[in-house]
Amino acid sequence: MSTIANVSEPMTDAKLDQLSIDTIRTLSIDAVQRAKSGHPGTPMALAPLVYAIWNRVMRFDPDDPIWPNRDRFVLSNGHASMLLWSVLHLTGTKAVNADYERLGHPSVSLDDIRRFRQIESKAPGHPEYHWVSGVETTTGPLGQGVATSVGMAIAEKWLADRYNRPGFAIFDYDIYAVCGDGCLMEGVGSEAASLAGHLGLDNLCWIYDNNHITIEGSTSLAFTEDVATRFLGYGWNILRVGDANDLDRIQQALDVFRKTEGRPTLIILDSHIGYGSPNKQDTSAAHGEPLGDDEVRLVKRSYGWPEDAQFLVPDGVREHFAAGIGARGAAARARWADLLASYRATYPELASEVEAMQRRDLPAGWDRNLPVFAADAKGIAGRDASGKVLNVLAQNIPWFLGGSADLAPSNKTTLTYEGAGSFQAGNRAGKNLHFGIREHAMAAAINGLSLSKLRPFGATFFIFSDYARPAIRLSALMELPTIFVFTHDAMGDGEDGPTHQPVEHLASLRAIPGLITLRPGDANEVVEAYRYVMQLRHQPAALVLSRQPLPTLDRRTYAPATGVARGAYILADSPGGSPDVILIASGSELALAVQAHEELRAGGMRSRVVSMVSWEIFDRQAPEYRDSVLPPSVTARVAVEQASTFGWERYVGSAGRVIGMKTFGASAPLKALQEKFGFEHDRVAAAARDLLGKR
Ligand SMILES: Cc1ncc(C[n+]2csc(CCOP(=O)(O)OP(=O)(O)O)c2C)c(N)n1
Ligand SMILES: [Mg+2]
Repeated sequence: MSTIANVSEPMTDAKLDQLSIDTIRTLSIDAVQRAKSGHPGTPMALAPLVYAIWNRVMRFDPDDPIWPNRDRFVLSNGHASMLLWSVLHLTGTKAVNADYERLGHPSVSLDDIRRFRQIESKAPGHPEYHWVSGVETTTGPLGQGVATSVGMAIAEKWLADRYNRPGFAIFDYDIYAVCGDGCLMEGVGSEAASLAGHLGLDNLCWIYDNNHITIEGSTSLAFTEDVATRFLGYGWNILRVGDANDLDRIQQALDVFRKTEGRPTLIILDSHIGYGSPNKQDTSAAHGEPLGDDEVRLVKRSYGWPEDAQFLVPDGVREHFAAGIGARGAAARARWADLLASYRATYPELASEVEAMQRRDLPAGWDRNLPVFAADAKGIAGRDASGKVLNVLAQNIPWFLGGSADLAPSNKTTLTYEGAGSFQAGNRAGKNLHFGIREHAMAAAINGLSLSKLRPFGATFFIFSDYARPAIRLSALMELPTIFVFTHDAMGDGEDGPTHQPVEHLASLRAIPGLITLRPGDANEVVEAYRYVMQLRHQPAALVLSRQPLPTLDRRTYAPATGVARGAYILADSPGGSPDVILIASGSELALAVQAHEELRAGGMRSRVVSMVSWEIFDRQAPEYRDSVLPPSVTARVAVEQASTFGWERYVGSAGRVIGMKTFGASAPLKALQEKFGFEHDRVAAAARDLLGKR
């Protein structure tokens, strides 16, 4: 227990350590109390851990929280966010903006902490990457942080392999992730731990807050496995610290992690939630509600803290952080800057790659040799066109890489060119990532790669986007340019049946704010979809691609596929424009709409085909453009898409028709399914004639 500020005896380092730890604790307690909401217990318990990592171990420069070779800190138990707000504040971490410019003012001010969980405060309820500088990833959905940390660790290994040269350790950082029982109970945590063990990621350290408490009470209710044995099985190095207040033992364990080679480290830390609270320690009551005024006093008394002081940062605490992480981080960054300067002289091209990546710039010539597909009635599958594009992009962009959750041969995502290689413990240069059948961990991991400024993609069948959805959502919330490649977009894998046929998936992805969903209708639209997606810096994209061949449209007859960049475009029109009916289609149904259009035209009807590749991109076009594609005066509209009809009303209006799915699919050959569910060109044409009253 500490004695408080302004005492006459000189402060020893040990006293300053304790004072700093108790400052983190009391700031957390006071913030939760003031907000009347939040989670005080875990910050009270883990303050020594977070103090040890930040002030004694981490190489992180508060003056430049985006310095590329910094150690990463992930708070996977995001409900304990006050830990992060406290250290970001006490270390004086500076803010940066979305253009990666340093702004000079603090990332988290004391005033932000006073306004914890209030609108506009930089101390929100959970760590938010896009909102607060110094947050390495958004956490809150338990398990996401640890899974994302695995992607960060993959990224560091890949970066070190590509850019380090003898005498030039440009990348040699570590990743620390703090997690609780929840993160280890969640499946995504297990998927990620298994993958990290397989890959031998020795730059990764998870610290498990083993407090035996979750919301419902003791872990004896639902979590009695032997975590150490489980992680041993995964191939991790397991360390145990029996007392969360023992700074030296914590530091020793972190030192052992740093010396461990060939496997990730799990430090099991036995702690007491609500440490120091006479009535709430070791109970779930300390987890997620304010302690109450009386208990706050008792706690502060037990810490030797002035009972009435609030949001107190005693003299010497900020200076103690400045002398610790501040000095260590500044020196490390300065050394690195010198190193990079001489590296630039010797390896100018590699240095400029490192710099371009940090700004999320693409290298010159990134889109050279993108394929152009000749008209072909038989055509090519979306997934095959995608595979060709991915192989070009990966050769043009050194830091473009990715993989599948065991479906690469089906997703056509394998990078097959000479030297692409597979990323493994024994080959850190590989650009093919093998996530195994772990869609959720894959999606979180590629977010981790994006956060590390690489340009990653992850692939699976569209139906299993459900298994990745929480991490897809977070990519959008974090404003990361992560790329999700989903093939087998609808009923194209017919015989596999309704378990494999997406229905509601397009609607559900379109409902995620910020995510761009694209469903290209032929091979050239696939190319243009990638061209658009690659230029995004702050938005994730989901590419939804067909399994079966789609005719490659003759672009001399139809409008060029560059229209994809506007989301939707007029592919075919009635002579001179002014259509009476508009057929709108995406993906595999585009060819149907074109056929229906030709049929209507032959029958003397004035129809238009709009290729609707992406709602999100179209919706952000100027109203004049949108009205030129879908003139408000033309109310006879038919949309056709092999997916839930949900939401299409916005484009067809109340007078229009949607040919889509209202039920699950069925197991049958594609042709039979198309017939059963109405995806045939004459049915599309019939709907149009019907709307025009011309049966
Ligand atoms: C995926 C997910 N499910 C449920 C929750 C709600 N939740 C927040 S904290 C918590 C209990 C977490 O227990 P533990 O990880 O042991 O944290 P501690 O209370 O020990 O800090 C739950 C269920 C969540 N945030 N994320
Ligand atoms: Mg717990």
